Amino acid sequence: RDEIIAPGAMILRGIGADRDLLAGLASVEARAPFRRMMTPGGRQIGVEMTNCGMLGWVSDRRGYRYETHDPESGRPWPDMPPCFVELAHEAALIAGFEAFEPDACLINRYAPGVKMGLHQDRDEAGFDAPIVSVSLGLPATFQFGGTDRKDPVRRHELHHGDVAVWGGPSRLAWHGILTLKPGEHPETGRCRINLTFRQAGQR
Ligand code: MD3
Ligand code: FE
Repeated sequence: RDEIIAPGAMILRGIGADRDLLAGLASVEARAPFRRMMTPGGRQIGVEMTNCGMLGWVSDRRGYRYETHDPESGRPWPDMPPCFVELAHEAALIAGFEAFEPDACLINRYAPGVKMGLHQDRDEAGFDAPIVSVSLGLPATFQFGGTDRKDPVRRHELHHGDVAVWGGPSRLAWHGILTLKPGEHPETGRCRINLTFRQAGQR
């Protein structure tokens, strides 16, 4: 069931299910609650976000960037729960990326009706390391194109526990999530959660 969907891009089906990820998430959320951020253009982002790890992704009127502290609380972002780090290591190794040491974990929460438009992830200090993403809860349709905005896009379904690794030539691919359909998942309720592990800072 695992698929190589492009050079450097691989979906590992179900390896993130049955780990204590949602307990880890609860501990992160208790210190750094989900919030809706503002784009530099002044629009609210539909996806609710929080972070854990040394660095967290933030967006406001001043732009997109990684910060060591949560701007809502003024405190450092919570540590990554050990089960998060273990899964990120395992997935990167299976996909053939050694020595993946994420310093940032952006956590996205989608309610039904929310989408993430096509974009590239370019706010990290370097693009040598892959990004590892973990899908939890309601299923979603993922769109994956090429490194050129005009490259054709393919769709892949992501289910609870699916882990994807995006490195090498796929690191700068355009990607997005179609509008989440209503539903209820036994583990998360009426939402989808995505953990994305990154090496965001200077090496
Ligand atoms: C392909 N998140 O946080 S995960 C993001 O499901 C993001 O919340 C989506 O795109 C989500 O930036 C998609 C899959 C993903 C994440 C990062 C990638 C795919 C990627 C970076 C490069 C190429
Ligand atoms: Fe992205």
